[in-house]
Amino acid sequence: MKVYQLTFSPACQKVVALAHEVGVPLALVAVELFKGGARTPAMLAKNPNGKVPILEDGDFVLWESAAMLAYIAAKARRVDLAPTTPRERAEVDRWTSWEGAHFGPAIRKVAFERVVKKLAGLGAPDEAVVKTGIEEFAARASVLEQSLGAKEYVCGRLTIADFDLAPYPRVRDRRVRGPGGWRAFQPAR
Ligand SMILES: N[C@@H](CCC(=O)N[C@@H](CS)C(=O)NCC(=O)O)C(=O)O
Repeated sequence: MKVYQLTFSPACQKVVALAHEVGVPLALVAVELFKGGARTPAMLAKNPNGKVPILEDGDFVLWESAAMLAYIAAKARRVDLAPTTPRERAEVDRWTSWEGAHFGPAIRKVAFERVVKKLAGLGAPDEAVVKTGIEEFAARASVLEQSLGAKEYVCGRLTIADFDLAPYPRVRDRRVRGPGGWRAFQPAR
């Protein structure tokens, strides 16, 4: 199985982490994202969104990191991590959908302005966008915080939903910092 990726991309890290956890060997192909590496004709043929990660398994090409988590867990026959009973599956899908629709975009808004723009030479951050992103992040994070409560994992036990959320440092740090951890959030500068 091959994954086209950028080492410090959260969307890529979660895929690599799960593959490591379940013992699925991955051939990692580095993509120079900030030099247009995901937008060459060859890469756009694999993922028309022009983004990484992209997973290739033989002639099967997959984009969207949450779909990759489910695929890798299924290939490794780890039903414990990607359950198939309706209720358990819905719990996992709830969090992976939420990450894709709400949590991830709020974080990416700040990351783009504060990190990507600098790396790609795209000029100064738009502080109004940063402010909106931080507000969105705080609102989303409080949903996660309340849902987690005293639980160790979002679905009660370890599943691919945890891998989906894990690349974000404050999620990992929560157990160290305690519930106040979210309030301590400051985006990377
Ligand atoms: N929903 C996608 C998000 C992928 C994504 O946004 N990848 C970023 C790197 S973290 C990317 O390739 N950005 C390049 C761009 O938007 O031009 C997933 O989970 O795979």
